[in-house]
Amino acid sequence: MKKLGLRTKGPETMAALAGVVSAAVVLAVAELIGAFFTARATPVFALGSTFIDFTPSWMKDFAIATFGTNDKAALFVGMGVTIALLACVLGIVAYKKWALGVLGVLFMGAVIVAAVLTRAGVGLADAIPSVLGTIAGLIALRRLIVPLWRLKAWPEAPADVAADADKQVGGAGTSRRRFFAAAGVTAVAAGIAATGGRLLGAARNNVAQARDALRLPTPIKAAPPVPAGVQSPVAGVSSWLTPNSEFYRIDTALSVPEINVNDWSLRVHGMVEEEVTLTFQDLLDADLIESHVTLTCVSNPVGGKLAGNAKWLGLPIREVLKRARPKDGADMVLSRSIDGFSASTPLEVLQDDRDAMLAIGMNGEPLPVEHGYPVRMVVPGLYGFVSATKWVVELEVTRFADSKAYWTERGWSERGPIKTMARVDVPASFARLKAGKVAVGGTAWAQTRGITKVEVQIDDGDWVEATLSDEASTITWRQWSYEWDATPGMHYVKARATDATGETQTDKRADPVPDGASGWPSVMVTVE
Ligand SMILES: Nc1nc2c(c(=O)[nH]1)N[C@H]1C(S)=C(S)[C@@H](COP(=O)(O)O)O[C@H]1N2
Ligand SMILES: [Mo]
Repeated sequence: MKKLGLRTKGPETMAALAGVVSAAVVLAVAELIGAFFTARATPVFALGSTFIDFTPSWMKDFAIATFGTNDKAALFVGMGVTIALLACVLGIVAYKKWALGVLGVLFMGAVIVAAVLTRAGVGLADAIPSVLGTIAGLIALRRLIVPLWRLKAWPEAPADVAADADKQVGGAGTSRRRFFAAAGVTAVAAGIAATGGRLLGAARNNVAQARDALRLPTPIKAAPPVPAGVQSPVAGVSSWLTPNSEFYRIDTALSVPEINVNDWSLRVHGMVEEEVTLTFQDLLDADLIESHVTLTCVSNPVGGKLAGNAKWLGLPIREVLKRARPKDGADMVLSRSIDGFSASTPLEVLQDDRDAMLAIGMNGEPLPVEHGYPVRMVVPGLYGFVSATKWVVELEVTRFADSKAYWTERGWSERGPIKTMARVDVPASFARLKAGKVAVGGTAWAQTRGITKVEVQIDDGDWVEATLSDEASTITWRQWSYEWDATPGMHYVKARATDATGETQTDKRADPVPDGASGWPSVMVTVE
């Protein structure tokens, strides 16, 4: 550092470092102890989740548009930087005025505890990791700041330290060395504690193993056979059936809820004649059906990838509602997840023949943990934010006038029928192509209505009908292809879909907020 001509070892800089190391101690100790508590109760996840809950919808929109499904990684980086900056400030404050520093640390501890305790599904005891972490952080801070006071007899240093400083032999050099040794040892210890906490947490949770061991029952009604020609012949168009590993993931969960099937139950209550509670075994024993359904996220921008098509295995929600018998006047079911997400779905949509289901299987496997294991909702025709509750544990039969869902409270619509949408997968945006025959292809969706036409437009030319691939059903997407005779130059390839009601996708551009993006997808390419 000296070579660079930087004076980085002044007491203030060292105090800032002490703050950062102490903050690491807070988080690491809480992580280690937190391994024995609810997964969502560690400070990092609680703070992050609380932040997400308070995120205004424009910011959620921005995060998804900018970082896509990396939005969570971006959040962690942002949180890390914020915490480090705060810790620097607190370190310097503690050095200059210890009591004030302590107050600051206690305040931060209180914020963390508040974030933990306001998570869904946590109890008072879940505050213990954060409380112990804060105490450990304070001890670390004290141990690091004392050598700094000894560097020079700081006038505000506590009397015992000042007196001690006078007696010091070896002087500033020893204190500085002591400080860096202590900081290094503490940082390494924090790293070990945090890693140990993560490993312990993973070892204690056997949900992944339980999922692997789970045998899915055979449905009484198999999915209707898929016609041979559902896949667009154009290479590079997304696979008609989306593999689980490639299925988009969108949720507010920073740490995925880990639910043991033996602990899972679904409570159906509210405006019903009879409260019903279902266990996982009840589901395994029930008459399950299988069906291909394309899920779509309301946050998907025009041309975006937040849609996927899978074969779901589950119990029609209709059957559960039949047992509960909704009362007159009810028009909505508010489904809740174990982690506090909720979705408002029109009651009649869950009762009609579109086979909305409580799904336990996805493409022949138990639901992947991040897609809602052990049970989620799958409702054809509605965006996920008003229907596709993962880790679902509660169905409250109610009225739109009486209850609001998670995203509705944050500025999104209370209902979310999926808008008709075409997507151009090939060619890719900014592709450089050779003049002549160019294969164009993509997918289109209008769940529950079905796609009857896709048209392609080059620049401002005429709209020309594309060739539709086979339709599996009206609740799955439908692929298309088109052969374009490309001439040299820069071109725009646009597409639009028409659904079975005869309505053509609007060219009116709308943002995802509040009820889904609209407009024609457009891909710019250069032909050589
Ligand atoms: N528990 C829970 N379920 C949820 C969400 C959530 O944040 N939490 N997000 C919903 C949204 S917005 C969508 S688009 C779908 C996405 O489902 P997927 O991640 O399996 O693709 O899940 C829905 N179910
Ligand atoms: Mo979504």
